[in-house]
Amino acid sequence: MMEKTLVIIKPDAVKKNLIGEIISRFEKQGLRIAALKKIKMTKEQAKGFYIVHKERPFYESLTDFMSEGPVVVMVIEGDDAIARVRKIMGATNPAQAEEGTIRKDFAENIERNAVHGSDSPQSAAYEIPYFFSAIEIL
Ligand code: IDP
Repeated sequence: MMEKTLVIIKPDAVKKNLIGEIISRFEKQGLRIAALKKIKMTKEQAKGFYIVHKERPFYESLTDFMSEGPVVVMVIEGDDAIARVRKIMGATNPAQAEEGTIRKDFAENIERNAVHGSDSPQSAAYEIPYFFSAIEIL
């Protein structure tokens, strides 16, 4: 099934000049970049993006991290894109991520873990319009 998913290259990875490396891992697997921009979220914007985690103990720290510097936000499209992107990213905790995944190779720890990818069609339906209007998605 053709799907769209929201991917973020997080501040830790942007700071380390990994934008091109990370995008190429998705493109090499045949996924297509449908929209892309570099932004810096405010703390409030990061809190809104991660609102589903508002009761979690790491919510404050996570939203500080996500607003500490620029990020690259993208819409990635492809057959089964949501699951494929998450497989290419690897497990949330890099200590548990498989060899060859983005998080295994580049994440610093469970929080500063280089990338975000929507975890379901419902999440993608909230996350894509959080950053992109319809005319920006090609
Ligand atoms: P996911 O990004 O792999 O879908 P989620 O459980 O949805 O993982 O968590 C969202 C983000 O919150 C993670 O990518 C990571 O940056 C951060 N996070 C998750 N669990 C922890 C934790 O136990 N401590 C600190 N940060 C965490």
